[in-house]
Amino acid sequence: MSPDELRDDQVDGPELTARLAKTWGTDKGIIGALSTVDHKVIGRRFIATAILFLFLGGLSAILMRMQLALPENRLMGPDFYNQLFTMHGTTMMFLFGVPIGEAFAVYLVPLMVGTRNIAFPRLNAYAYYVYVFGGLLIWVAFVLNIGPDVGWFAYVPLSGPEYSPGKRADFWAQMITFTEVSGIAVAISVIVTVFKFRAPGMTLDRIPLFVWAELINSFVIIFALPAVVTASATLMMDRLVGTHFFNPAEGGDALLYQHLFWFFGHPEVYIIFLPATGWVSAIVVTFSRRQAFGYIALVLSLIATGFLSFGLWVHHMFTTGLPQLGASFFTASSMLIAIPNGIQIFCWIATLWDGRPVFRTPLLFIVGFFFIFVAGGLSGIMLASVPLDTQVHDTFFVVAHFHYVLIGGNVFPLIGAVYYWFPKFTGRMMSERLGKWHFWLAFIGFNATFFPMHILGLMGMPRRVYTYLPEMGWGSLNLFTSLGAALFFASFVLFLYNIVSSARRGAVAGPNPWNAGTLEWASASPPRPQNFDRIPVVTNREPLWAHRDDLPVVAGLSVENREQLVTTVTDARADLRETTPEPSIWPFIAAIATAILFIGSMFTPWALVWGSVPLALALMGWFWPKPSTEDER
Ligand code: HEM
Ligand SMILES: [Cu+2]
Repeated sequence: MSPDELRDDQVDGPELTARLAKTWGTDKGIIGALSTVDHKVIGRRFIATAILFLFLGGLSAILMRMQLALPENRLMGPDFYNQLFTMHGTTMMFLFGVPIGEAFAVYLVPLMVGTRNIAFPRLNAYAYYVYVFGGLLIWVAFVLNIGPDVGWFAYVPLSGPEYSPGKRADFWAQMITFTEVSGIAVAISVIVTVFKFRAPGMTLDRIPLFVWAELINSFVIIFALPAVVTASATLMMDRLVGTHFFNPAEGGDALLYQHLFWFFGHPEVYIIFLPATGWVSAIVVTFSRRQAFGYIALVLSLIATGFLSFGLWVHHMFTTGLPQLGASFFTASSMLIAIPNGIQIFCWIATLWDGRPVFRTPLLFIVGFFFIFVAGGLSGIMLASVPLDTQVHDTFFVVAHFHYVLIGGNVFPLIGAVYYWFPKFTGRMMSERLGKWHFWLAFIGFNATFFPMHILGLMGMPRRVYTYLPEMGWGSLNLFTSLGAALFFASFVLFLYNIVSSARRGAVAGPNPWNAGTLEWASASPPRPQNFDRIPVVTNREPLWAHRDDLPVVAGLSVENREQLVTTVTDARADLRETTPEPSIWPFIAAIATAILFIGSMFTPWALVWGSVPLALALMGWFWPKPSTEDER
């Protein structure tokens, strides 16, 4: 930095705000919109896109429930039903479940740790575009009737070249790889942001619990997702160039696929759950008006959950004829995971117990989460025992269980999180009255949909069947379930209405409408491009409760350059100033080039060769050094 450059201790007030907003802002117009590297703009798009996929996944679920409402229903045939449950599972797990947690991290983590942008902002933009392209392609393929129909797990040999000719399974394999690339990229950005860009004074034991949750989640992502990329890439090779990774007749191993898939697939459940624990912690703390009970225990539980989640994958394979000892080991470790989950739940309840909880809509959805998630955990413990699992394997009991865990453990906290952070995202409050209606509709609708499925499963109704005979006696419970699903879906329509109308007409929020303690509420609502006019200094776990109006700040950063403060990993001492990248169109172009490479390689292995040319060109543009201001002088 040259000595005559303007720094933030030389200007103040509205002038400082305006100048910083200019430095960190994004150009208008379509090119500007596609070039932006602002984590808030990308985070907002990310959240909206993931919620759009939640709706698409929900729509496919409603179609399935319409088909299953009556025995021997003729609404659709088995082929279309196969596509529906594949699209539903794939969309919910890959296009909603993983991205929604990362989307919130992209928006919130930089604000919560008190910095101006995410680490690697261009990589972050690239990750978003890759995700959108992958998600759209799989849905376009579905609409064109070339979409996948092999389940969200795409087991071989069903998904192999022999039983799945055509391109359906290839779409699945390629688009999965796509979204995983995106997931890993975001995880890297989040980890570096948390380790190196925390506000001075935010030592490890002052990091907000939501940020801890996203940090651990990012590590799980980095270790789990490569396994599924390996699975889908080798599946692709078996299909396209005649390798035999999974073909036992030629020395391959079909079970290898299941091991690779579930080595990712079980941690996946925690990739969906961990960010939700962050939402729960933030909301519980704010609405009980006290610090988290057992902060250290909560953090250690998160870390333990991250580790243990890798030791459980085989419980998805109990019926594949594994050695007895192995099965016992995985039964034990599956039950072990209940311990850190239990500790977290006790800490949250203790926080509420000891505080003065205010039951606004965000907290209501967290209470709903407690009930549903605990119920799902109980049926999970039942499933972790090999004898019971052997009985109800692949019945609706399993479908009931994992919807209790996934919807209880992710969707309810997510809705709470949207109500909670909506004022930060938009500057306006959501309607409390509609929120309460929404909660009761969702809670009753959810239980009416999924509770009867336990009974159907115990009565022997298998999953992934498109219809059943009237003699089985499953008709009335199925009808009840389908009506419940309609009610549950209606609650989401109400939610959408609340979002749209409140974004326009809701009460103006101000920076900190809930009187919360963490740093994102120190910024304006919605935050300005620079997040904060001056970087805060943290002396407490809830800085805004400790310093109501006089949050201490550091000064000395450049006003005209995109300078960020880098701090040390453990005790967050100010270390150096670093200039972060400017907006650029190249990440967008690189994402298009990546899409061309991946789509091409569904048809010819040569796409890996010619497809790398546009990608290389895009990367050159992306990393082309910009002459620094000092060189210009
Ligand atoms: C609107 C609420 C929802 C309803 C009514 C619903 C309903 C269903 C139904 C009927 C099935 C297929 C059962 C079968 O024939 O085997 C299913 C499967 C599945 N659902 Fe949902 N679901 C909902 C939300 C979700 C959410 C939020 C997630 C994940 C975050 C999810 C994940 C899955 C998965 C992974 C499968 C397995 C698909 C497969 O077997 O390939 N669902 N769901
Ligand atoms: Cu599992």
